[in-house]
Amino acid sequence: MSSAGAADSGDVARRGAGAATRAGFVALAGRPNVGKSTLTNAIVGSKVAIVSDRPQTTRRAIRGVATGPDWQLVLVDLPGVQRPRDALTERMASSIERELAEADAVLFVLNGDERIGAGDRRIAALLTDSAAPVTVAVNKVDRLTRERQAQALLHAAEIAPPQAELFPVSAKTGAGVGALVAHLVEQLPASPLLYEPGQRSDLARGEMLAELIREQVLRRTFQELPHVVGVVVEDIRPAERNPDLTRIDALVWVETESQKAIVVGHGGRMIKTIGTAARRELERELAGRVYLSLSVRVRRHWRSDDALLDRLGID
Ligand SMILES: Nc1nc2c(ncn2[C@@H]2O[C@H](COP(=O)(O)OP(=O)(O)OP(=O)(O)O)[C@@H](O)[C@H]2O)c(=O)[nH]1
Ligand SMILES: [Mg+2]
Repeated sequence: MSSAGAADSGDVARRGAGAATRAGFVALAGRPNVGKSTLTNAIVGSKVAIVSDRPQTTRRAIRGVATGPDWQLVLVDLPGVQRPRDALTERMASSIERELAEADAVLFVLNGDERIGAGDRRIAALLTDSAAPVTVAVNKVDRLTRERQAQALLHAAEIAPPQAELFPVSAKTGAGVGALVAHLVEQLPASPLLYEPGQRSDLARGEMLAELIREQVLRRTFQELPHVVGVVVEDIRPAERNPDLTRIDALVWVETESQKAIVVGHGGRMIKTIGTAARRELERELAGRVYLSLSVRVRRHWRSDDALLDRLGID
């Protein structure tokens, strides 16, 4: 189990001693775009994972931490399950398998607004062997009438592992999320807390900022870009002339000149819009003013470049 960012163990043992706390890792499995990251954010109560309407927004497992009076849920927000095509998607697939095998519980997320498809069935098959208890969330019920919600639950029950309980939820409105959380907490082992109660995610600051920039690139560019954009934050420091301002230098990696042209836009307009939106997100995250310098770079086949994948934190 990754202990990145975990609290000092002596400290945790003291806090857990005497009090009967429950804590553990809940891995979220599901097709791309069903709302795993939105649900993670809803349970944590703040934005720890980026969200977009493009499939394959999440690229690496992110741990989001929700702490209650006597429990701690560590949500492992996983990339949507897909067939591997290159070194990037191969790493994603093997990381999903690893996380599912290590989790204390699994939350299988379905999109209630879409028919059950081959992708959902593949994941259901993967989960039949799961040693950890599986819970099913049928998401996006804010889009459904009562009748369609009942139908979605029936269809979900057909593919869910036999013991799994089903919860209709809306990650967007928060409907049903409380009941789901209460159930997930019951699935956790008795354990001292795993993270400091104030900690919300396992991402280092630079990684979180890079994700927020990538989110704005995905939201503003169309075409096939989700798969080909990588963002690395190179430097974070107080601006030389104004220490109240944080200067952030980031690189946006794409694979071809034509993708670069899309991200840069006509006369640099697109990169400017992305930069302005990303700066606002960074300022919210850092609670202070930010100067953001974004450069777009081309590296052919970066998705097969192990050194760059390592720098992007994709393992
Ligand atoms: N109406 C509605 N939309 C939702 C809900 N949950 C998520 N969405 C939308 O669905 C889209 C995908 O959400 P994500 O949270 O990025 O989905 P994901 O499963 O993490 O996707 P990948 O990271 O690509 O696997 C976004 O446009 C969300 O705003 C919901 O409960 N209701
Ligand atoms: Mg996601």
